[in-house]
Amino acid sequence: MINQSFYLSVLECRKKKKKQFSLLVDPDKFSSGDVISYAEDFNVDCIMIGGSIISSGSFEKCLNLIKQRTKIPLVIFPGNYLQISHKADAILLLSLISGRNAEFLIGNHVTAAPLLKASNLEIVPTGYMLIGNGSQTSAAYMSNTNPIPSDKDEIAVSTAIAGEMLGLKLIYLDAGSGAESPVRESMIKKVRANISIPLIVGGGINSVSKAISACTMGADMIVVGNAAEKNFKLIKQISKAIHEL
Ligand code: 1GP
Repeated sequence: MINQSFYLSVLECRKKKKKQFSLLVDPDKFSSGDVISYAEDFNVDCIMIGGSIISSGSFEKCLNLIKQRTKIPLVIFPGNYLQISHKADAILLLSLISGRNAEFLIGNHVTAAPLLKASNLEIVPTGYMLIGNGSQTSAAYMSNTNPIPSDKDEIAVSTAIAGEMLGLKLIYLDAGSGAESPVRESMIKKVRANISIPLIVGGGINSVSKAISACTMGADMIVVGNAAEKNFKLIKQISKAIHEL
């Protein structure tokens, strides 16, 4: 039986207009399991795990630790096809639709397909869109793709529409890990208005006000990594704020 509980819960929350908060754990930046205890205590909806580069062994180690500490759904947000583990609950099968690198549109998926099929992982086909703000991000460099310029709303809208038409189940707008500024409000709003599948927004969300703004513009789920790792208290603050919207 195909497991679909993560995606169904995202759809359910979207239907009820409940916003979701995902904590992104990069195994190489993971300082202590305390961040997971915070996530557990303050109603984080989902934990994502992944990174552009992960040192040998730290992915599985970190994944095991998270699984020991919490029952929050653990979703792989893979930097590449090496980041697959049957111990997670789900994986975002990212197709990098903002770019034109065949490896990240379909190549890595072909490589990983037999392994994914043999696993119990819930597979969530996701249209992944990198949004640029001038400085190059790790994701853009590692994927050898150009992000969509942050002021080109119409390109982002067309890309997201195409992703939905191709049958992708989620759209993820990402300004990149540690981005100086998150995806602009107008882009989130216009993409939201033009697709009906759930919308995830991440990259550079480092304050409660940025989290609220992304959600009110139409994100169904926001993803926070760097800022939460630097300041655990932000997890409580953002979680409270967006769950009250
Ligand atoms: C990056 O969207 C994620 O892919 C999270 O970014 O680390 O900047 O929160 P931050």
